[in-house]
Amino acid sequence: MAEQKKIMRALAGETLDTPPIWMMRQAGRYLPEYKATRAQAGDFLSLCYNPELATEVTLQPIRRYGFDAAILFADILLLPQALGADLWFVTGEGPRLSTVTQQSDFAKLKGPTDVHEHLAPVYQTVRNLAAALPNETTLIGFAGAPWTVATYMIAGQGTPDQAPAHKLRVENPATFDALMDLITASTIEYLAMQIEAGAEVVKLFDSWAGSLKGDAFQKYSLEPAKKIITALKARHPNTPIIAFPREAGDNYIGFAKATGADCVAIDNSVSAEWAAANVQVDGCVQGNLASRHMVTGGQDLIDETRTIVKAFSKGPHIFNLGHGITPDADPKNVQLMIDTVRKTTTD
Ligand code: 1CP
Repeated sequence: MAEQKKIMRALAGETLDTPPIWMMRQAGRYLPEYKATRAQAGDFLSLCYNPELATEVTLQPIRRYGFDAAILFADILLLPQALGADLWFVTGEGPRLSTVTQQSDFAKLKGPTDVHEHLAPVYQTVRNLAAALPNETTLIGFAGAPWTVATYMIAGQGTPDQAPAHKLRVENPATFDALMDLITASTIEYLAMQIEAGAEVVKLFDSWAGSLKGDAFQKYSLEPAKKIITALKARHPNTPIIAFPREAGDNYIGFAKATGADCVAIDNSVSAEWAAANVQVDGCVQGNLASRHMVTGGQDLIDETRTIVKAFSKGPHIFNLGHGITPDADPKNVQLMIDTVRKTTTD
């Protein structure tokens, strides 16, 4: 039998001498080859729905850097679009969607299994990638977590404090809960189909989990994650799942046990030492270098990378950033991070 891939070994709970590494938003605007393919596609959504070009941009960072994992090129907002929301991107600003602020908006949305027809090109990209990737590279599929997806569907765009979603959950809990249940059920269908198409791992991005506190965190971040993970494990027991309740703070503690996740991704608002003592005690963790090091580089990058590798060295760890790489990053700094993790720097 071929030796197991490093990412799969870490996700199974193995402590490796050198952690495997990949990077959130590794296919993106900091890479000239990405910008060229994106220009060829026309706009961002056309790139997401073009299996040939989406496969190409997913492979670009693997060719350039040899990351241990490739993440499907798509977006968390394709699912709301598959549910019937209008979606477009405004250059220089970000996504815009038709809003769900009352029961009559919710009533227009489709059902959980209706999403597959719209998402068929994404499944084709997954199949292409499963066939094209090197043997040692793990293919990660993904979706947004229900709370994070709901924040965009309710506000119709990204918001600094997710206020419109908080307002709906407090003032109209019946509509809010119905929307959360629909996103939860359709996310299960979407991720199950990605797994059937060849994704070896799936990741749930709850990018705005940090704005949920106390009972609201339990109800709208932890519980939906648990429902999705439980349903996926029933259908695909051998597919590991990474959960990313970004900026959860103390709520990172026990999250893997409570939800059944195989790995918890940690943002850089907490230290690696804290996360090792409080989260890695339960199993694999992923993270957590601040993205700004990909802009600033130098000895500071080397020192912080080593601190993180060392802090997590006594348990299963996948090296990553604490959030996505930004368009102003220097591709040379990505190489420096990888070389430092893989101990190939000499100083
Ligand atoms: O101009 C461009 O080329 C578009 C920039 C871009 C890219 C490269 C967007 C718009 N999405 C993506 C791809 C993407 N999005 C991936 C691909 C795989 C990879 O990591 O390489 C993934 C996993 C996502 C996930 C995603 N989209 C999240 C969760 C992760 C996170 O960063 O917190 C979120 C919140 C989105 C929404 C979104 N899509 C794009 C933007 C600019 C945003 C954020 C909008 C906002 O909040 O204002």
